[in-house]
Amino acid sequence: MKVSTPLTDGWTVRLDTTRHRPDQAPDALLDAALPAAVPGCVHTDLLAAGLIPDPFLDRNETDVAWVGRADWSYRTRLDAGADAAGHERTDLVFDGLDTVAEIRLGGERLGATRNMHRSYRYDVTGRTGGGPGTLLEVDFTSAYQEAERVRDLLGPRPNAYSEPFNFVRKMASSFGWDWGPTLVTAGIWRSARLEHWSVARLAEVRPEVTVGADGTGRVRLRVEVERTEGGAARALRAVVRVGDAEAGVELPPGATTADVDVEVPDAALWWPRGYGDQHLYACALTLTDADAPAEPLDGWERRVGFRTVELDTSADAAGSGFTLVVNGVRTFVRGVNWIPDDALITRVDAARYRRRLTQAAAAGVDLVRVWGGGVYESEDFYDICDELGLMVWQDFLFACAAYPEEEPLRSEVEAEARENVVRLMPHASLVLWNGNNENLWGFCDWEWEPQLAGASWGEGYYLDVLPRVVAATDPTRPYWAGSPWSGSRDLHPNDPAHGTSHSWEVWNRLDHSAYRDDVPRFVAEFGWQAPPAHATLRRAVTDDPLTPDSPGVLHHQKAEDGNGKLARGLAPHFAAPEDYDTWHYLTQVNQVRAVATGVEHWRAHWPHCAGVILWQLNDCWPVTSWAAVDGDEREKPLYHELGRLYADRLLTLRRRDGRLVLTAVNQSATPWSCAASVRRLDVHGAVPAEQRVPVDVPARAVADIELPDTLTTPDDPRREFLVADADGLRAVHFAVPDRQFAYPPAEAVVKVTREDGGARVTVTAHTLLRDLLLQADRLHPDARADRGLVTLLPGESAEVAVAGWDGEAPEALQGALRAVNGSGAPILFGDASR
Ligand code: BMA
Repeated sequence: MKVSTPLTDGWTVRLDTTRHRPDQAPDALLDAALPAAVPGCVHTDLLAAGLIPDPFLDRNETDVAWVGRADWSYRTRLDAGADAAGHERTDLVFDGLDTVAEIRLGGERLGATRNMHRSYRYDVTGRTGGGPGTLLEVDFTSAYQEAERVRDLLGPRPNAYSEPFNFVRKMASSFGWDWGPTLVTAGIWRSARLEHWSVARLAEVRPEVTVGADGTGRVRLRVEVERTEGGAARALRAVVRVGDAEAGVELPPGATTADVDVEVPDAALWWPRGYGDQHLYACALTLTDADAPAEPLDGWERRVGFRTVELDTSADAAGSGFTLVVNGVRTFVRGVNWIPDDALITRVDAARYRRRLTQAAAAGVDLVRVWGGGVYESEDFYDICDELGLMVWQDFLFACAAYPEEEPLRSEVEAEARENVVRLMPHASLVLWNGNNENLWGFCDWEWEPQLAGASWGEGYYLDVLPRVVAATDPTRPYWAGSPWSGSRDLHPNDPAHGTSHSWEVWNRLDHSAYRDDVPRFVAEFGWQAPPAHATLRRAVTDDPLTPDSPGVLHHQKAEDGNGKLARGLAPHFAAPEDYDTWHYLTQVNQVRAVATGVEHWRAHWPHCAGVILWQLNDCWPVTSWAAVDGDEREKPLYHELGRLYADRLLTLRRRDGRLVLTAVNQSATPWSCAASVRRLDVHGAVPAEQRVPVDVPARAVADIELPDTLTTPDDPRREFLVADADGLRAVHFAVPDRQFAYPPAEAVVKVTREDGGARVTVTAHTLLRDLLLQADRLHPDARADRGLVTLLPGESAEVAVAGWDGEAPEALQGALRAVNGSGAPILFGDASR
């Protein structure tokens, strides 16, 4: 049997000053080698050795910029003689090298690499054993060096950013983004090992999983083997088990490929969450010598799920849609965009993926889009998505720039694409391959065409290379050329009537009410910024005083004119905030309002619009951004709002053809029938008009319910608002912006009850409290609240469970509770006896 020896131990890393010596490098680095983590990266090694400050704090990012411009040498000694004994072959395998490396064993050059997104295998038979240990060296050149070399060779290309990430196959956001720091890493970022084997090994296994009309699940395993010289003449046998079903095939001497078909009658289906269970089947392949079936040579095991997935982009009267159809069910996608969860990506382990993806699932998310400026994530990510029923839309790794199509990039792109398609295709959760992020759009709208003057820019990848790779390698999955993309060169890529759209005008230039101005067929990106939780910002920035534009806070805002856009977004709704705390609260509220406006509007237009993907679920460091979960893993109010917006059933009051209607969205498989109570209320709780209206919505449908004028026409829009309640769901509608509404000063009674592991806070409203928020992190940095914004009518109560706060010093609540009444002024705590 093949034996693997992990190469995790004994590594050191040294600053290589052969080419240049960075002035800022500490002297301690000049002669010394540091212990190095494998997998890992230079930045985390330097942090562990105390040789650089934490780049996530204050403006340290700038002070450590030299690390990304330096060259680094990794070394270890191999002593693999014992494991190699009795085997014909030994391979040295790297699952990932970041990025530009030369590898030497015993002083002899094995090869060079320049692609973070590929793995590398070298035949090192007979060169690893014996003596005191053979020296293995991996020398990294700065990725800048390589990118700039290729840029000089091929000529410049337009890029939304000023960094050369489009000239090297490395995680683009390493070079900084409008939510991320510039930390250009280097290192052995995925596992390294020696593999000892004889006769033959499995070189590639590709499961094509389908379901027949009769419910029979089929797995066709396309197998490729590599043989040793001695193994060439042997007959081999490949046996596959899927659940209880088994099939085998013989590979005659010399043959290196085979297909094995396994059928599973009445296969239990894999469904996206919310549609059914996530049945997964163990799928195991064993390779043996045909004459020695009891002694495996190599094995492969994954979990597969039976499900069908189609992308319906057929033309209709309105244009052409973009609907994911899973197991025959047409879906409205409730998605989030995913970026690397840490700028130092090797710190993201399985536990962290599970926390983040579990957060997404708990918020009602059913699809995660892995964005093209990041990485093809590790197996753990997709395994967890399989288990949680989170569909995955995987971008190929191109974002926001023109990418040359010549060598030395072209063959890297092709090899990288094929390798990652093979690696990820076993996963049931993976439903779509997407060519790139915003590059087809950039060519049309960002003035690339004149700058390019005929130079290649990546179109050939998206319209030719990548679709060919997917069709040949993973023929059961749909491919879409880009996001946004309208399906044809003849249409504008971001045409809302066709395919996918990105809605960025609204955040960049307009009020969030403008989301209602069009109805794209599928909104693959849209979002609104807000600062992270206060405790997150306070941990990262020591500015005193901390203000919205103090130097550290501004450093942790990477978007062009980000704070200006936050302020412009607030202006139509609220008086300009006078202090940091009010700014912090109101900008978080406005993020919720913006996203809610978009999602409620687009969901109301199902099936014309078949999905939304929020920009963005997560952050990669502490920063003001579009994220729902911040860089310290704290949930912003938007996170909690997603739970309401992405639930199967959603209630909203909205204008349709100039009239206010109650819209009931029902994405569940069963009809929704109930009565809604709709009330016109005044600020003091009086009810000038009230009516019960029937709600009857078929399964996976939307109903608009007309409302009488008595309800929709306020006597005084500054003092009245509309509330609809049905089945525990609530929609509220204010006819005027907050700044014009005559809110009473917020007054409430607050009660704290201690309970296991935390406290329960009960807020009883004496007045209308709009968008009440308990910021748990202001009670204790480890505290977490189980809900976000809630609007209370006079007399109503809300309970907030706060984990990680023992209820000590309840007066702290005064600084942790706010409502929008009085433009976010603190709440008056009333007398419980009143
Ligand atoms: C789109 C994304 C990202 C970016 C986001 C916010 O362009 O694809 O590149 O971070 O908008 O500006």
